[in-house]
Amino acid sequence: MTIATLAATEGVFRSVCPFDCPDTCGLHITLKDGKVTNVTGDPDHPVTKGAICNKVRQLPDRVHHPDRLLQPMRRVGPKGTLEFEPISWDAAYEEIVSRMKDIIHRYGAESILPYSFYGNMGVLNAEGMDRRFFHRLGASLLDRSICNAAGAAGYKYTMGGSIGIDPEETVHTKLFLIWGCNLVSTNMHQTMLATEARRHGAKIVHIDVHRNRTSAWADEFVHVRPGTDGALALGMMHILIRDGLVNESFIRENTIGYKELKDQTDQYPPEVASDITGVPIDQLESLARLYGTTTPSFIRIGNGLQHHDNGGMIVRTISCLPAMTGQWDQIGGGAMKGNGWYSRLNNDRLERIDLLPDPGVRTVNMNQLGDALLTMDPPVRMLFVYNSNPAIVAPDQSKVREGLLREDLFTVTHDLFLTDTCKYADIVLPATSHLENLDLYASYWHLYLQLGEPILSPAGESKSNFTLFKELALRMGFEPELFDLTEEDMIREALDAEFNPLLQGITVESLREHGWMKAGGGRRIPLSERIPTPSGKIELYSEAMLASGLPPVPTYTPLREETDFPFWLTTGPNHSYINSTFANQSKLQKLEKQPTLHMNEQDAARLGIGDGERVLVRNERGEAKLTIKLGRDVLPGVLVTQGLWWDDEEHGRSSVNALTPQRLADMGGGATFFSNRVEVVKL
Ligand SMILES: Nc1nc2c(c(=O)[nH]1)N[C@H]1C(S)=C(S)[C@@H](COP(=O)(O)OP(=O)(O)OC[C@H]3O[C@@H](n4cnc5c(=O)[nH]c(N)nc54)[C@H](O)[C@@H]3O)O[C@H]1N2
Ligand SMILES: Nc1nc2c(c(=O)[nH]1)N[C@H]1C(S)=C(S)[C@@H](COP(=O)(O)OP(=O)(O)OC[C@H]3O[C@@H](n4cnc5c(=O)[nH]c(N)nc54)[C@H](O)[C@@H]3O)O[C@H]1N2
Ligand code: SF4
Ligand SMILES: [Mo]
Repeated sequence: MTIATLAATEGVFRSVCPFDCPDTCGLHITLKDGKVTNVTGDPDHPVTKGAICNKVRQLPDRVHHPDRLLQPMRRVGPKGTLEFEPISWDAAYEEIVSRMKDIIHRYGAESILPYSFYGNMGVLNAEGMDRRFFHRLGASLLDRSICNAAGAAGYKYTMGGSIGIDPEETVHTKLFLIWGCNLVSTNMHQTMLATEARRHGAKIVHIDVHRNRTSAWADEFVHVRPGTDGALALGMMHILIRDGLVNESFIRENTIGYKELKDQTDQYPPEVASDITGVPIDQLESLARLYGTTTPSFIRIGNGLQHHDNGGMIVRTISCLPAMTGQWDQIGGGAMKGNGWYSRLNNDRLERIDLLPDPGVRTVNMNQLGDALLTMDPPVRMLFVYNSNPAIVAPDQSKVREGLLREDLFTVTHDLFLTDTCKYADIVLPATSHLENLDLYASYWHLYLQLGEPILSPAGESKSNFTLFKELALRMGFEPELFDLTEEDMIREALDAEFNPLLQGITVESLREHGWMKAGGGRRIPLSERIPTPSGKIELYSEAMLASGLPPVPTYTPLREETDFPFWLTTGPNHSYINSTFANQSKLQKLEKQPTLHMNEQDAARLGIGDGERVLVRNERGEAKLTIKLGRDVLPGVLVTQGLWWDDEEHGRSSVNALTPQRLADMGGGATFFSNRVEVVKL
């Protein structure tokens, strides 16, 4: 296929998927008359291999959606009522700049809070010009802890950083443990690699609280109770040690703390582990023996585990398993939770945290936005939201919305659509789609860096995050040498990262020429070069944890039962949306039908609830109306709902985050979206 030159208005263009998904696919975009008519996977991309998910096949509907925001707007009615009038960018900038200056003068820059996440994963638009702007301003810092913080912290204690195996190696794997990960929906190219391995005899085991699409695809399903995976891993280790299935020489050479870990596992004989997890003893025994006798084996650690109160420790515990059987030495052996370490960019240079006028400025945890808006002292006076939709995605939604309704809060939102968060804004700004601007993309799963070029002109008057924060900086009178840059200038700064030798040879030019470049150039990084723990070894015992007040060896702590409500509810993402992105597209809504609540038939019989019935799920924080799906997909006492739906008065939809707590997980300030106690009431 011929790739069109950038100046062309028709043809097939190379691009990158910008969404918060590990796969970061290479895309082929077909343009006709300046419109996107088709999106497919780049057949030459080494990981994408021509396949993309159904969500992004609907990208033309998103980019050319009739609801795209096309010009800035100002609120003219009460907050939340959607009464806006169009204004010019000049007027919008003038208002934002004068409010910022006034707030800084009266209350200090700290009372301004940026709120963003990875609605667009492009480096410049997610953590480039925006960060530099807010640092120079002196705004409160935001701890971007909503996604992988707890698990990343837990994994880091064991392995030293977000460093797993190169997923391309997993075609050689003989045993896959897909652990707390809904792979078929959330990382489809890992299923492609595992399917290839299966053709050569690999076995795939899914460990989850929910028998879902991934369980149907796997060869075996292990049904665990929520938040008990730490005990499952310790039980497996107990059996490995008991049966002499550990690799003593690997442990001696590459780990510290085996003795302490071994002592700990004494407390988890199969009866105990089975009792805690709900996994039958036979299955636990056979799982541990399979793990102990299969090489290479690979554990894909999902994000589901870390969204529990004890999530950091769960990931920490599971990440000790591959060392026990010496997997890290094997091609296709080990684990993967995140792989950000390989393509580390020069973020210091990009974000310029050194520009902070007061390095002691406060940090706000994004999982506690509700409290930040309602109780923080000195109060947040201005909130600037981009790349995120906190009215839907942030926990404890009632508090978030109460905060957003504050009359004395000045809120600016920048998005492609009038999201539920924009409803509360004073100024709404239109954002470009990623097809309308240049950016650099790095995956947190595979090892390729990619360049996404602008192939469409901006819709209406929309501007990219990069342009918005650059222009705001210049209007604030900030130094042109820091802000009056082109996107290419900044990409060069990001790639200029001497501390990361794996980026050698990766330049704007080489990315343009090849489309993508692999960190490390395809060389397999020896284990000794990728354990940046304090000891340089895999830490089964961690002094750093002890110093932080955490148990230094893997430890199982039961989930906290905050109330007497009878059910555990987990509230994960669904197949057709990405967080709340795509939830406003009718084709994808139709596929998801409605927000569903999976309930065990025993519980339903006891409560007299029938399949398809609408129920009210509630706890001390709020309520959500959901439609019952009965079966044995969840264990008794457990409920699962999927998807972050937009507000919908007509169907009585509201995001399940009305139920979730602002409580932080055990590590990294992570979110606890999955540790909810709730009750279910017939409507
Ligand atoms: N289709 C789609 N893809 C996505 C996203 C999306 O919204 N939709 N979101 C993207 C983002 S931002 C992320 S972070 C990832 C998330 O994708 P994943 O890493 O797959 O994480 P989750 O889907 O949050 O949860 C994974 C699984 O954990 C299970 N789970 C919950 N609690 C427990 C537990 O205590 N033990 C065990 N063993 N399992 C448990 C859930 O049932 C779920 O099947 O996906 C990315 N990709
Ligand atoms: N209950 C529950 N809550 C969850 C989760 C869960 O599993 N359960 N998952 C959590 C996780 S893992 C994550 S990562 C978060 C995700 O939370 P968010 O990062 O808020 O993700 P989205 O809902 O996709 O919202 C991203 C927004 O960015 C906008 N956007 C896209 N591109 C651009 C751009 O270039 N510029 C600007 N200005 N805006 C843009 C999109 O239109 C969209 O409205 O949600 C968390 N919330
Ligand atoms: S959402 Fe994920 S799987 Fe779908 S095209 Fe984008 S990167 Fe690929
Ligand atoms: Mo996430």
